[in-house]
Amino acid sequence: MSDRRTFIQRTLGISASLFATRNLSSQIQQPAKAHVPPARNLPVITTDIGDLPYTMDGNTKVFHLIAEPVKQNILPGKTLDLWGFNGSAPGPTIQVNEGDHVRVIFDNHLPEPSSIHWHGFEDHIRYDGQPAISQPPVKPGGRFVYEFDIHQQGTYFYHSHMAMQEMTGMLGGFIMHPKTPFQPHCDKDFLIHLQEYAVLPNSTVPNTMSMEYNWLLLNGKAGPANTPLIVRLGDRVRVRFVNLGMDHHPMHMHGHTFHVTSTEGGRIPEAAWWPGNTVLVGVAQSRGIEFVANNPGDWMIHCHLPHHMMNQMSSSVGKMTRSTSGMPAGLSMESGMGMLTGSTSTPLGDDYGASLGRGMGFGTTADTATTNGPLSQAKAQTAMPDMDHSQMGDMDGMQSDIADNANTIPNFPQDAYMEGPMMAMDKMVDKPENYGLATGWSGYMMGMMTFVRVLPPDKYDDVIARMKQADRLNDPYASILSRT
Ligand SMILES: [Cu+2]
Repeated sequence: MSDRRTFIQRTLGISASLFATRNLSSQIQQPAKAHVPPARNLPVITTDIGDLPYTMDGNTKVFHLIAEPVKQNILPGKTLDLWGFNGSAPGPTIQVNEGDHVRVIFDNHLPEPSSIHWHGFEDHIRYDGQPAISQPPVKPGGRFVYEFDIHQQGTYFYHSHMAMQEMTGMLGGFIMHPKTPFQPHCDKDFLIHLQEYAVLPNSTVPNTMSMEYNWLLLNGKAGPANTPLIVRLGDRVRVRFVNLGMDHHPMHMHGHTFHVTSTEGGRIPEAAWWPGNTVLVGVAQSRGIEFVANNPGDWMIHCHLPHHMMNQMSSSVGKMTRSTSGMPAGLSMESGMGMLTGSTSTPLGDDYGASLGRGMGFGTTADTATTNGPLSQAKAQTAMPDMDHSQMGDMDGMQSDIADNANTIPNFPQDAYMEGPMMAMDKMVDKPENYGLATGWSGYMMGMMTFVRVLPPDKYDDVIARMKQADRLNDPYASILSRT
């Protein structure tokens, strides 16, 4: 009886999975000149971040992970003081193979204790990184050595297990390549960290207690400063989104239907993959998507929360939009530390009342030609002396883009100054990966927005040649450049 039931279950199970496989492959359009290379593991590319190198000690892969304060340039003219690893926040990606024995020597160069949690690892509790529970916190100047026998596969992470340290950049990716490569073969494999910071005007440190985020980053950079994903038309592409932040991010891709093929728990069996063009990446989760890049063009990949598609998104903005000296520091709690009372120069003062995003006025009427219009070039020069205005778009010209009766229309302005030529900085973010994008593209690319550039062979070869020629140190794309 039980044998018969088992037999039926097996039979049904097999036919169900055959059916699912057939169904799925009919949904995925294979490129015309489809070839089916044997699946093999390829290095994962973490754009704008790169990998942590290792040395061998016998059969052990040894990584040296250093927690330290870092200066992270997130956009031309905007550098944040963060805590990260080995010079960047997020820290570099660690890549190992299933079956590897791995040692991570962790040095704490921070001014306070820390410990590293290995998110999703099924390993000995003494290496789990729970401070004071599974290990003593690592004091400033201290060291702790973690050892792992890698028996899992997929997208994992490492991060400080001190919550606020995590929120100031102390996280990184940990890729475990499978012993048997995932099917079908992917030609490109990317990792993208999703992060958000709340940075007050004129400050360089994130306010880790705030949940009003105004800087939204992909791999440590805001659009348009982040680097697009470069793929050849017909490539099968995998993107692994990792979210170690405070907010959730519905990541949307244009022009293609993808399948969700992995979570932070590893590979999803093919019969259970689900199609979509948006995948919600919740906090502490990873979502891996795969698609055949069969539609040529520069397609956006972005978080679809509108506030996450902007830079300096804040209702109490400072220097970015106003000709003031910025927020005064050192005032008392009674006066709201300078934020609530007073007049000029106080972000929430009467004449500079909360405005941006609330339609109540943009600076004072003395600052702007129209109540809510963009600053004139001259005013912008005064307000933002650090920016290279010669490379910005025609701000004065923007006035002509606005209807004469704009100020009589409720809701104006919405995007009239948040996006547009004024924000364009094509030259400031120029790099080989951006070669050939439409002029002015960067004025409309902010926050958690980037491209997957699906390039026909000639354009792909052209961009790759320029990337090679750039000969950059620790190029995150090195693994692709060396095999093309
Ligand atoms: Cu988001």
